[in-house]
Amino acid sequence: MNFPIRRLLLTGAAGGLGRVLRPRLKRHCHTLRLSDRAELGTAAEGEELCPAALEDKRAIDALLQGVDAVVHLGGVSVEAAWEPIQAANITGVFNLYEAARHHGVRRIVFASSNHVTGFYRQDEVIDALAPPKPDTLYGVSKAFGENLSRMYFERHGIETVCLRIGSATPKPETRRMLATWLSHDDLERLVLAALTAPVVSHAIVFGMSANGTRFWDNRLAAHIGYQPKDSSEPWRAELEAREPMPDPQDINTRYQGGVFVTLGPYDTFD
Ligand code: 15L
Repeated sequence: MNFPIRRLLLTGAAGGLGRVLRPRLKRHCHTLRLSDRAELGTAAEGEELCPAALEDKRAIDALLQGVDAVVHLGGVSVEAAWEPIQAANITGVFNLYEAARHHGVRRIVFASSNHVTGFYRQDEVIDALAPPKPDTLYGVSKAFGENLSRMYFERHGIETVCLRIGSATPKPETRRMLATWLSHDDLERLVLAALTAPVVSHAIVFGMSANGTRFWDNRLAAHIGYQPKDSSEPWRAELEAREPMPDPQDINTRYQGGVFVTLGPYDTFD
């Protein structure tokens, strides 16, 4: 069988989205190398298990050896204290790009987040040129990853597609998700488009399904060829009945980042 990718590395393979993508990505590569600091289970045919912590420079260097492309989901994926975010999402992403440069990896799909721009209001529509307005330390760390990958593209030609993932859940669960929802099938379509588009350069794509309500405009990423097929619309009536019209003054519903805008363990000096 002719696979588009020989050896693909999936980091964060034991996490929520890692577990969704593990069987799906296997269909598109000859060998799927899986990494996480957490338990990865047993290897299926064509899988390689390589546990590693992102902040461990030597382990990450070894992890990237012989890899053709990377889907980088690893790291802290919600708001947290600064130290774990710094270790995994700042030092860890630097280690990953350095190892990619060292081993000549040409393309990385980086799981960024909608929380890079979480402080835009829900009545605004933004595209990838809108300046970051992170809503959390987590969002700041993802903005760092986006900028770091830009530098590695300009200096070393490593192509990256930054996926500003919305809410990738089995179905939309809140009114906000009418705009932010990304179905698991569309997540697979998005990752696959980012891995296989002939030329991506350095791109930022908002990870959403073909939803009726939009916070984000993906026209600047048309060259990636992502075509979502799902939509949150079938859940609209149910969600609108369950959640009353949000108060525009309520800080938890005013911004695109939703409740993230008030999360935060800012007790560093307490
Ligand atoms: C994210 O970045 C988180 O990883 C995920 O847990 C969700 O909270 C999502 O954003 C969201 O905004 O719904």
